[in-house]
Amino acid sequence: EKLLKIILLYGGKSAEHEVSVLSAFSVLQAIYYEYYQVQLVFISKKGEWVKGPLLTEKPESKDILQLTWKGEQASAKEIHPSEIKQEEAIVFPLLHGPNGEDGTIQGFLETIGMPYVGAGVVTSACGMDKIMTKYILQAAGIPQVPYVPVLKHQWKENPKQVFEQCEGSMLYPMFVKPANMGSSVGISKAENREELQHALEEAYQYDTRAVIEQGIEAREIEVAILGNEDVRTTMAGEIVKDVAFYDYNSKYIDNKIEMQIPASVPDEVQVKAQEYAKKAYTMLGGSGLSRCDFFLTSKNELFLNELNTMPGFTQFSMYPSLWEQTGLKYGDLIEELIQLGMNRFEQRQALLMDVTNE
Ligand code: G1L
Repeated sequence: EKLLKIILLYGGKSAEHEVSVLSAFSVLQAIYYEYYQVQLVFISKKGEWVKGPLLTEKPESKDILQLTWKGEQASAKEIHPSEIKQEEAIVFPLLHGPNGEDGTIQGFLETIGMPYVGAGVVTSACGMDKIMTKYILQAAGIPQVPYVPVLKHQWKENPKQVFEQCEGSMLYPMFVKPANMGSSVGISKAENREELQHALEEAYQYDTRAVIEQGIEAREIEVAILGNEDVRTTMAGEIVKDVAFYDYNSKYIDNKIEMQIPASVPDEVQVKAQEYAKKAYTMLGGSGLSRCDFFLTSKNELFLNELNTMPGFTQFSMYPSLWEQTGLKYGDLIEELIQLGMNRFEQRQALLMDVTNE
């Protein structure tokens, strides 16, 4: 019997390179090798694509993931991205696109005609873009914190107008974020005009588009979403913060943040969060998976913060943990995601998009 090949694509040029490698190792430990073989394809921090070994059983150590084709590793060689194209295979992309522009990897995979796990082009691109997400949530009538989107050239041309627009619609503290970043990089808090100016300058180091958000005193709760047309959600989990604002390392690398599952919130809040999560996912054209993050105030007001199509994915990350607590274990979750990716590919192939289907 022929085994389906999973092409595990990991590493990458983004700030999340290390999280990606950790998640890739976690996935490799849990894949059902009775049904699959796993082809490793590593993207170095410089953006080189390196084809590694074909695994038929779980690897002992993470060392196997640090691929280099210069020297010892005989099984590793540099390839052109298009060389990952093959039949009877599905790509599992555990990474962001180069330069943090998301949806690029998905677009590339569509172009070469490979099925892949996770969200499609539009959802990946919009979900990881803070301004796009806000516009879509606004159209859907889903509550979110007040915000002002500001392009770099608007800011350069007329900073005074930006200050006035922000101060006219929000109160300090405000948070300034680059639009196109999936992590805490380039984000800062502003208590006054001077800090707002510095925060914007900082954000524009990472993107030409930024968003300024109303800072609020709130807890953070998250819901996991899984499915294509038939969408399932989990109970809510809470990110228990010990500090008001934490850096990239403590958030993603050291795993210092504590989770509480289920979150201790009233039932109505839980139900609302699930309803908003599903609606946002559907409006964004979600398929595969997403993690939906909310702010919850002491008055039990919910604000949708982001829809993350590429959540942390080690066995202990929030997304897999939420499913584990809902009765779907990590290996089965991976299995479901592969099936969903295959189903979406077959559905898209059946669409009348190109002349060969006419
Ligand atoms: F393929 C999935 F399942 F859709 C998928 C893709 C990417 C799940 C999780 C992620 N996450 C990431 O790529 C990461 C940037 C958080 C590194 Cl693990």
